[in-house]
Amino acid sequence: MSQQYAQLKELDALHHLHPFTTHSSLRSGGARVIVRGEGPYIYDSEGARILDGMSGLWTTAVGYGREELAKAAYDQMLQLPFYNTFFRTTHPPVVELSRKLAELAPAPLNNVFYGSSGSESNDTAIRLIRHYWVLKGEPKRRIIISRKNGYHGSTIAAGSMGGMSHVHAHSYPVYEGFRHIMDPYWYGEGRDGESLEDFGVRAAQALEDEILAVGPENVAAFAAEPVEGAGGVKIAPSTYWPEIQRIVDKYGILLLADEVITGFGRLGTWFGSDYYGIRPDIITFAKAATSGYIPLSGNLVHDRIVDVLMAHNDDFNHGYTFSGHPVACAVALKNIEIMERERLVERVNEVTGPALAKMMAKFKDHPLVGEVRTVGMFGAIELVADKKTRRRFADPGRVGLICRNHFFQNGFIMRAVFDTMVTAPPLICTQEHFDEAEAVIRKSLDQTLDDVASEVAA
Ligand code: PXG
Repeated sequence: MSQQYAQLKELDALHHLHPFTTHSSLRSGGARVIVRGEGPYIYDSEGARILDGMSGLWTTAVGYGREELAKAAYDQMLQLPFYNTFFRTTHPPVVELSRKLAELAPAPLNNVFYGSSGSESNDTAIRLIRHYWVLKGEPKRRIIISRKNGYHGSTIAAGSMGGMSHVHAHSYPVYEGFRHIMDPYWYGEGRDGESLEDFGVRAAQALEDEILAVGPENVAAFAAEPVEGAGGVKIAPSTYWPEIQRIVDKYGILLLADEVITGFGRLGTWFGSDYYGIRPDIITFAKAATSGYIPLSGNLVHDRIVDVLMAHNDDFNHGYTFSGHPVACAVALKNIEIMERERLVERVNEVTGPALAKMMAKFKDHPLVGEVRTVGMFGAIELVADKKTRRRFADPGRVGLICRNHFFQNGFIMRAVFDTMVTAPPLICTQEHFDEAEAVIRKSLDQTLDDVASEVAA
């Protein structure tokens, strides 16, 4: 490693506080320096080329190094680098993007509110949902029900809506008005002999139980990711979403689909709501909207919510300086143009999704692997100590970390969610990349097995 990068690592440890990181470990070991990206690959300061099986962080759908996106940002910066959208002003990129998103979104979601991160957009959604019920004359409807292990962001409200206890533990206390039900995680929560389908119905009925427990007149919305991402790529059984939609309709509560990960093609549809046939009132999006080249997020909002806003001659007192940032909107437009031109969304259905599923399925019989799950361009491998009984390893997350380090070293990034290895590759991947990933997965699983052989059931 060059002197320059050794120094950079030191300075990083001295001055940079990383997100979701044990800072003492950085001070002792340092961070890996990523210096460049090209297509689905990143390159580190040691010169290693690594296939990015996590799309940055569920984000770089069109891959790295797209000159067109840089050019779109450059041109827009010269034309109009920034202007706000607060006081009855607008600009061409935000209008064009809003029209385009209304065209791509499920039918009645014709209205877009912008932010710069998924967390912000979920905060927007929470405020919008509560404001909607106040305007409707039902101010008691404040409770938002979401799911354990769901992730909706790191601000206090979005973190409270999320169902991660380690996030709640740092919020002193969790913001009020959120309840969490079980997530549709058959491998972990299914009972002995319970079919996937029966489990899906039971997991959805947890919503109805919770609505009845807190009183339907107090419930504002249900919020969930179509596929739970950061919680471990938990894929709902086919019976789950239809039952959720039935319950949401029955009690007249709003449905918030957090599509920060599932939005923009990952399931082979522009939005995961289309994949599952659900009818959300609000969709939040971020990440792949710009493939991460610049921050942009937003809320796609149902006409019936906007109609209520329109019927009241008053402000919705909410917004961000960078709501509808012109450069971010210009990049998003170009990113969508690339996705359409290269048919990246359709290809998830036709080519890339099936190729990922086929490759991942080859690891079902590995001695460490309890379950392999895939849908669209999502994949997960559960590492267990005993395949037959689904017994986990002691000290959750320890073996996942060992495995993740092998993956990194061998040149394919998968993220460890405790002891579940997850992948969400860029949508541009081809068979050649899946072959490369397969070789790394095999090698890394075998190395991990060697490391923990004494703990694994014969
Ligand atoms: N909703 C979902 C579904 C997400 O996955 C957010 C909201 C928040 O977005 P911002 O842009 O505020 O980070 C996310 C973010 C991980 C990981 O380790 C996942 C996310 C963020 C950081 C880490 O898997 N997802």
